[in-house]
Amino acid sequence: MTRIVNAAAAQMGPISRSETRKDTVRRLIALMREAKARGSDLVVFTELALTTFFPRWVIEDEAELDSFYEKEMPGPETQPLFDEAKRLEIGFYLGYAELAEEGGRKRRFNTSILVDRSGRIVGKYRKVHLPGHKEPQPGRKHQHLEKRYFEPGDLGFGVWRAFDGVMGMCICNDRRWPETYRVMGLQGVEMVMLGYNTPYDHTGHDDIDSLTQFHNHLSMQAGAYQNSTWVIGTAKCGTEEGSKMVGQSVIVAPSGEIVAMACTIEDEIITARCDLDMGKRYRETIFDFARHREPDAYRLIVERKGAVPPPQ
Ligand code: ING
Repeated sequence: MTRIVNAAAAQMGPISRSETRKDTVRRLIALMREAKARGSDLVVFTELALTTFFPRWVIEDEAELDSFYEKEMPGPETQPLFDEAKRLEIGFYLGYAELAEEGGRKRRFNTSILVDRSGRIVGKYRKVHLPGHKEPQPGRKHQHLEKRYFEPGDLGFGVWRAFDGVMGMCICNDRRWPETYRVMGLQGVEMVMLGYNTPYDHTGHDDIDSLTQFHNHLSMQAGAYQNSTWVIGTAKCGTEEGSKMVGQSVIVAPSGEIVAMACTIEDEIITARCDLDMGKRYRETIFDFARHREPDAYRLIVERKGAVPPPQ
């Protein structure tokens, strides 16, 4: 029996610093309703979908910094999103800044959750690969201080049975690292969801930054193909508080083909009919891990004696 997930990516345009949770939740509910109206079972929101991308600033005041985080999920301001999802019987991925009290101390993570069609939180992920810096960099128009405002994720790359398949999550910079997809691929993931906030001026090197759009899709298409999985990448985009961020949200098939792509830099829904068994055909042929992967050989290659030292 074919297993189809009608999936949507809910791209968001800029969120201003002054926008309230009420404002952003209202936008998310409007996007969720459009996704449902277009037949979606699942809608993937973006990274830090409830606030502006605040790691672009130095924020010294702790109370102000805390105001960008969620202390509970759902909380009073996000409960309406959960209620509407349950009413519509649609599941969702949501990225947000998490403030947790663990081990007697405050812990801060760049987090995502997966909620099924009954409104139950079935999975949680905390971003592992934090790009940018801990200390402000001189001369930059916008900072990128995720290492200052978040700890590296401590939950690993999990997968969860939901939507009649095996679902995985990651966040933004994670999508650039092959390990992200492979750890989930080795667990049989069939659909990876992720959100991203990707400024065009991240490195400050024009030759690299001019390839921001290319590298965005390259990362997700390669991850999808090399691990026989669907990948849904949802942008926060447009010029947000002066920072220009890439859009082009996509739904990528296990073949590596882009089957849907956003064409604006605003709030926009894209959808696709995702056959979860498409990945199975790649895993039974080209990417049959059991028949074709050589973990022992990899180990020997990595540990070979007299390895050539990396260039200094
Ligand atoms: N943003 C960016 C990302 O990985 C970045 C940072 C931009 C890295 C461009 C490299 C190139 O898409 C987040 N939030 O990780």
